[in-house]
Amino acid sequence: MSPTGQEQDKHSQTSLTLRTISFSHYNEKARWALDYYKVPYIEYRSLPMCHMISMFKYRAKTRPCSASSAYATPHLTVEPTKGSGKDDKDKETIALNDSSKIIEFLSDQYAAPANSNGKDGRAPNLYSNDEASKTKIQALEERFNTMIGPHVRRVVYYELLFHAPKSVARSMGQHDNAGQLQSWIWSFFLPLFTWMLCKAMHITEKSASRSKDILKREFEHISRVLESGPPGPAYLVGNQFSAADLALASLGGLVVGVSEEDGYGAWVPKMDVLRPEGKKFMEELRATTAGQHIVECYKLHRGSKAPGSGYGFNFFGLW
Ligand SMILES: N[C@@H](CCC(=O)N[C@@H](CS)C(=O)NCC(=O)O)C(=O)O
Repeated sequence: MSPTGQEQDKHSQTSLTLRTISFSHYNEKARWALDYYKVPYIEYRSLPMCHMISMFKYRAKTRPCSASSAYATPHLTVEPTKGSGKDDKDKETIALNDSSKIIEFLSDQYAAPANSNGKDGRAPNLYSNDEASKTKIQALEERFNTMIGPHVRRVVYYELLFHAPKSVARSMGQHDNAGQLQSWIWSFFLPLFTWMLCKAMHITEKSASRSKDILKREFEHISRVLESGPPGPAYLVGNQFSAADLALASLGGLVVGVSEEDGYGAWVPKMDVLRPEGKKFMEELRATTAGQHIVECYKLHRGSKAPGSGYGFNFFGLW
């Protein structure tokens, strides 16, 4: 599929910068949407805690949601490129610091128009062109944002920080997940960062066990929704891949063992490094219809980084 002249024009008039905590699943959600619409962007990657330095200049005036701080990622900036048109000065820089807002913005700007039947080479709208479907998609996305995202994060951090060898947590700061200086800081301060992350996200044995129960129930519910649909390839709403499937797959991917090899946009440890209980929990989720749907979405729809994209670094390429 080659982008149309109109699409190329839109791409060349703006420059997009995504600021992320590279291995975070909310960031994977925004990154996937950019890749899906084949919008070129530069990704500036951070590691947890180091992100406060990276995001200081871009911090929000108010917290985007109760589960994140003013320094939350993903953060997308859309800037008009210099000389992109005579009304250059009228164009403002847009800053979005929430994965759902980012997908909605990208869908408004870059999705194929209704009734184009894919002829103009653009990807179909992740929110559908039908209002009733859009409402259903957004309701599911919101449910996954609150019922899957925070619990996956807690369970994954719990397994990696409490039960995996320290070398595993250290390795999350390597493999190009951020610049070299951040990698050193992450490794050196890991015990302090572990304590801070556990405090901030209330990670304890009890809370992790509760999160596991919630995830099991959510996966059962989603499996029932998928199983009750019409025969043929199952999607959550209608018969095509939507923001609901993208949200489920990106937010739930880590807890069913999706890795960079499956298309996840950053390096994450494989399921095999976990203790047997952790691995068994993830394998059970992966075996459900919802788990298999996540794996299928990665296979069929994740694709690779949008052409023309790259990585950005600060501080002499070290940050
Ligand atoms: N509702 C937000 C949640 C984003 C979120 O929780 N981001 C986490 C990464 S997993 C973060 O950056 N946390 C760091 C912080 O809040 O300072 C979204 O969908 O974008």
